[in-house]
Amino acid sequence: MRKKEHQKILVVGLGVSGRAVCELLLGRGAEVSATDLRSFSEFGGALDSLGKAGAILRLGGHRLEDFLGADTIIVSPGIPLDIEPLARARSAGIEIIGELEWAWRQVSLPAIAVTGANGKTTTTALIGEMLKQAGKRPFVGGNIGTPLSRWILSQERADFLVLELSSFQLDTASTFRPDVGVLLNVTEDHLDRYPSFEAYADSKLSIFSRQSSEDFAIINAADPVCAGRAVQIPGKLLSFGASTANAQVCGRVVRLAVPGKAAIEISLEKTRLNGVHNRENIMAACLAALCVGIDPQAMQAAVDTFEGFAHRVEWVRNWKGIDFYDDSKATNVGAVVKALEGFDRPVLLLLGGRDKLGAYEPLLAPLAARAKAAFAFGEAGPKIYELLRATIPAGLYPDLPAAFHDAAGRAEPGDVVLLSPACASFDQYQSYAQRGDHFKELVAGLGH
Ligand code: UMA
Repeated sequence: MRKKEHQKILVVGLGVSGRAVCELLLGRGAEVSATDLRSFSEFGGALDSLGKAGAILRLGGHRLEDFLGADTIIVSPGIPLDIEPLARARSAGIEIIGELEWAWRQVSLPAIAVTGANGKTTTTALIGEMLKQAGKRPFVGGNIGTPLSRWILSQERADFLVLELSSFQLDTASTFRPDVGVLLNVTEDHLDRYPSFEAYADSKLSIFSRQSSEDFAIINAADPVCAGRAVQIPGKLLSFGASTANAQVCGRVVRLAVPGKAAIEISLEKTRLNGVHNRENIMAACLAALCVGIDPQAMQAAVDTFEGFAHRVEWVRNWKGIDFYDDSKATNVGAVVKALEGFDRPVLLLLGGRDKLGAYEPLLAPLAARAKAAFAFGEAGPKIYELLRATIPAGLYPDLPAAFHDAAGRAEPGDVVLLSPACASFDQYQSYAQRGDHFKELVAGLGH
């Protein structure tokens, strides 16, 4: 067997994850090949330095011989694991791991990892803020935007890893084991990549699978999948959300009761994180911080000052008594349900985009309870429109601007116009952020 430093490594996918892995490996003198479906010119110069540093670039498609000739294959999160060359490499016994797993093997720091269908980014960032308020130096990254490999490259110091993890990153992890794992919720998402909801749930639950009895596992007791699978979790189980849980919201206060630790109350009076979903995120973050010994004052300071993120039930403007909210990040049905639950006023809902093949039926009850009308657009528009029109007034539009103008025209003072699409953006936009920015431009264009 070849010595580790002489291994032939193939990196699959040259987005932010793959490029960071390549740079790290090249810096260590490894023999690195990298492949991507995109051609060199499609990267617009982003690969120039990798080429110069000696990476063997195989672009414009994947070649089987590159996969079969590797000792280890490192895949980016967005690469489907069932593509032909990966399946053949797997059959040939070649190790296939993800960027997160590979980076994890290079570091030795305590880790808090957060996953779930929705709320990951807010919870991860809030935990990071709590640690910073307590004087710690966390690296906050992963699916939130900066891959762990990029942080290793930066050589910045940290005393904690606080990682947002997607199911894709968990699927390609074989040794990753967080000291504190958080599972926020499991509702349908990414069913274009998983054979079933159970397979997606298995992926999410795998955040806990290598934990020991010394590690902490934090789950949402009000989520049926989390609660139903709790018995399989090997770590010390803490929960939030239900009346018997370790964290609960009582009025405007979060109460934490963890065995062996003093009871704590965190006030919600000053927080800008509104809505049911954010109360769950705050409870989860407080429990995670408590597990690693963060004091209540630091938790409170973070809860009071954390501003949240763009495109997540973000208030945009009041126009003629109508409030406009951008929730473009809601790319699955579960996120839309949570967003709707946060409003006690009539909602005009804009939704649609690229279908992720989940069921839209869970929208029916919250829509019947809270929504005035639905405005369906984009590729998934016809499918959504056909389902919703029997329950509430609904319209079908080719794109977001057409849906938006009809909704703004029909809304009355006191109403909410909410973009919460339940779909990916890629049919008409580069990203959910671009879609949300477009919504904000449309709102700004309404004039005075
Ligand atoms: N590609 C191939 N072969 C394929 C498919 C794709 O070569 O069969 C190539 C594409 O041409 C592209 C590259 O792979 O050049 C993209 O790889 P990637 O999708 O893994 O993208 P990265 O830029 O590395 O971003 C990834 C995460 N992307 C996905 O999981 C899809 C980012 O999460 C994450 O922020 C980043 O790593 C850093 O960790 C984004 C995301 O949408 C935000 N995540 C999903 C979500 O939150 O729902 C899971």
